[in-house]
Amino acid sequence: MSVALICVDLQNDFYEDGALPVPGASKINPPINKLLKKDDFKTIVASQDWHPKKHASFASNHNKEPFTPYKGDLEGLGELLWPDHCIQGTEGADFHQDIDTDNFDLIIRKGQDPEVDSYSAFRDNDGTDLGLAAYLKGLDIKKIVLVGLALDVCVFYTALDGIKAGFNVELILEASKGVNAEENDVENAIAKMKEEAVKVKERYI
Ligand code: VGL
Ligand code: ZN
Repeated sequence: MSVALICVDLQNDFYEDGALPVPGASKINPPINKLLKKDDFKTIVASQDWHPKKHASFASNHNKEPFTPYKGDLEGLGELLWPDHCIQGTEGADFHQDIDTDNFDLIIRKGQDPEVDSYSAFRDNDGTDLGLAAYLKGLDIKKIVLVGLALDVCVFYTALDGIKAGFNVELILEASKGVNAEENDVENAIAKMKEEAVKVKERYI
């Protein structure tokens, strides 16, 4: 069976010293680098959150504090406003220096529309297709293995869209960490993924 590895948002801003830090993020690097060396994957895809400076998901553009709920029209946005993060071309948007990026076959840059957020690597929050499903289907991929940041945001939505697109989806817990902006977000995300038939595994093997 053809399998793809999808590495979600392994970018400086989501690591401990970044603008939108995910606790324990750097712990996922060794298991991810091990996976990146394996021959098991027909393709390896990496997503990058890639926002213009004036992105509507940034609290700073609404005169609000980061992590406050967004009360306006949610069309295309998520429910929370974030600190400025992953601004196109900045160091915060770069892949973490300890990740072996050499084996990435495709990079999907998401969140580029200033008015629309994009949590999933498959589509923007307004539904705009980012081309990933067609790419994977063109390679006859049946199963995707998911790793990366953040477990309760972009990994979560990528997993659910992977299921909707008809793939078997496996999430590797030792290679993914969450933000937990609200208490229990990670726990709830894992429960929901399991409900939707995502196979949640502690480690790859
Ligand atoms: C993410 C919040 C905002 C993520 C991206 O990669 O999980 N989270 N933008
Ligand atoms: Zn973002």
